[in-house]
Amino acid sequence: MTNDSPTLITVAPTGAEADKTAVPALPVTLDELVTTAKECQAAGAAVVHVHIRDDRARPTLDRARLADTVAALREGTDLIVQLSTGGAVTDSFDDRLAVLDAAPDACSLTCGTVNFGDEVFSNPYPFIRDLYARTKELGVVPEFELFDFGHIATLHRLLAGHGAPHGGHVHCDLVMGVPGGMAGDVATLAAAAAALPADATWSATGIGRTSVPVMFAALSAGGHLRVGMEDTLSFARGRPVTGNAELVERAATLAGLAQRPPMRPEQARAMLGVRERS
Ligand code: KMH
Ligand code: ZN
Repeated sequence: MTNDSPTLITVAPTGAEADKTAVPALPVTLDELVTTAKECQAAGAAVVHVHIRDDRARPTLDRARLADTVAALREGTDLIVQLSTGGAVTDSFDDRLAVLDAAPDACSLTCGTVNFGDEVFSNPYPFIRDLYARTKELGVVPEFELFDFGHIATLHRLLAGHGAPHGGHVHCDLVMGVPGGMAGDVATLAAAAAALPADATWSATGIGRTSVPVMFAALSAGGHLRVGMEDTLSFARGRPVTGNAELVERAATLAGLAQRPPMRPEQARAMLGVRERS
């Protein structure tokens, strides 16, 4: 891994956990999502990691709504559209598999079960294997979400048993600082990055107060960045985030200071092996 590459910035604007009534700036309607995605692209994002909400702002994996969301984000932005297959902890495996039928450019693919605060985010190996097979059938590029070191072992097992992903390139996201997952600190990030498959690229996401230290560590170690209101609702101690764009702006500023300015969407497509849109 070199540490002079431009920086891929992924924005995760919504997530499945935050409550719109408590966080009014959270984008939950399609209009809000497309507006925030446009702002984030202008600020330096190249990928949008998408969770959607229903008319009451509750997380949903409604298939028609997912397809409309992919279409609207493609229409309104150049961003790589990455749908979450993680959904909410209450979603069924069948619904999570069916996310791919909305034909996104990319999807998240979590490589193991993890305690998730007081909940359990369940990803047994047979589900991981089925989801991976479906990404290959449908030509969707997976991003391997790794919440803990066992997930890295499972990623190695998956690749050894089932070959390279669609697009031929392995890109991972180290999700750090989840209560139940790996810590969001420099030593953990360095150890996790060193354990990834050779030639993999990786981003890091620090949840909550680990967001900023994880960004500095990832930039120094040659990694890429994921930020957004899925992961961080406080910009600084006692100061709520006002919108996703300010999180992307901060990430882009740090990337520039690290002499690794933000990657444009077409550069990100080339790196990740995401097909050009027709
Ligand atoms: N909402 C979490 C339970 C993903 O998007 O793939 C799972 C999650 C991971 O957010
Ligand atoms: Zn997510």
